[in-house]
Amino acid sequence: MPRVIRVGGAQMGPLQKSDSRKVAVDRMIGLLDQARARGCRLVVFPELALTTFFPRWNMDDKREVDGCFETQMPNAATKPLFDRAKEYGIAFAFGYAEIAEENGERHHYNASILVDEAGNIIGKYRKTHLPGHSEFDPGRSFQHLEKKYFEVGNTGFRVWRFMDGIFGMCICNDRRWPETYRVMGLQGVEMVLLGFNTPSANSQRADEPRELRDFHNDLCVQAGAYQNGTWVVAIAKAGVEDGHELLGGSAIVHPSGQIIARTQTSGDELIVADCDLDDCNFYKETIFDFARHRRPEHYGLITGQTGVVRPD
Ligand code: CDT
Repeated sequence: MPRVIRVGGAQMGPLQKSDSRKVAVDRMIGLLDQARARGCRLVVFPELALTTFFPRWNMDDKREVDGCFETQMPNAATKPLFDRAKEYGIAFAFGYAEIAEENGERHHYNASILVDEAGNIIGKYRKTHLPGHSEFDPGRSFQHLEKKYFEVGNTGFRVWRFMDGIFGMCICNDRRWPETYRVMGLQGVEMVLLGFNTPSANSQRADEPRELRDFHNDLCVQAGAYQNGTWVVAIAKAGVEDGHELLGGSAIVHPSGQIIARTQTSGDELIVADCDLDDCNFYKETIFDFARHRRPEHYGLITGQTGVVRPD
C-alpha cells in the first residue's frame, strides 16, 4: 500500500507587532481553505505563526512580553483554526510562544504542535537550539533576543507515529544543526515538519549577501533530508515585519535532498506536494542504513563536549 500524503506548506507573509491573534488566525484559516481545495491531508505553518517575530524587540515589561505568549492551546483565538481543520479532516502543525505551567512554575518556550485530523494535539516540540543573545546588544543592527525570552526546550527531538508514518518536528535554527535530524533519523523519522523566521540580513555582518542566506537555508534542509532519508517540510514566515525583512523560500524537500516544491513570493502562499513516505526507504536501506554503517564508537565527542577543544 503506497503511503502518499498530500502535504501543504503554508508560508505566511509578515505579521506586524500591532496585528492581533485574529489577524494571524484568519490568514491561517484562509491557507487551510486553499489546502482543502487542493486535497491536502496535512498542513505545516511557520514558527511563531501567531505573532510578529517579537525577539527582534527588546522588551523589559513582563506584561508586554507575556502578551506575545499563549498560556493554553487551543485558546479562544486559535479555536476557529482547530475547528476548521477538524471540519476538513486536515492535520496541521504550527509554532507559537508557549507559557507552560510545570511543577508550579511558569516556563517560556518557543514551541510547535502537531494536531491530528480529529483536532487532537498529538505532539509538542520545544525549540532546542535558541539563536541570538540574552541581553540588548548595541553592536547589532537589530536584535535577536530568543535567549532572553525563551528557555531551552525540554522535549528533545521526539517522533510520533501518525498517518501511517513517523513524523518529527524542529524549529528554525534547529534546522542548521545536523544533530537535530540525526536524533530523529535514529528513531526512523520519515517527515520532519519545521517552521522558520529568518532575517534576510545578518545583524552582525552587513555585507553578507541575501543569496548566501538563501543558500544556507536550502543547504541545511536538503542535507538533513538526504543524510537521514527523510522528507523535510520547511515553512517560513516571510516578508517585511515592522521594517525587518524575513526570508521566504519555503520548501518541501524529498529524501533525495531535492526540493520538489518551493514558494515564489514573500506573502501567504501554499505549496503542495504528494509525499510518498516509502521514498525514504531506499536511502534508509542503502547509503544511510545506520545499523550497517554508523560508527558511534567514534562519535563520543558529539555528546561528550559542547564547544571546540583544539589540540595543544
Ligand atoms: N528564528 C530563528 O531561529 N532564526 C534564526 C536566525 C539566526 S540569526 C541570529 C535562524 O537560524 O534562521
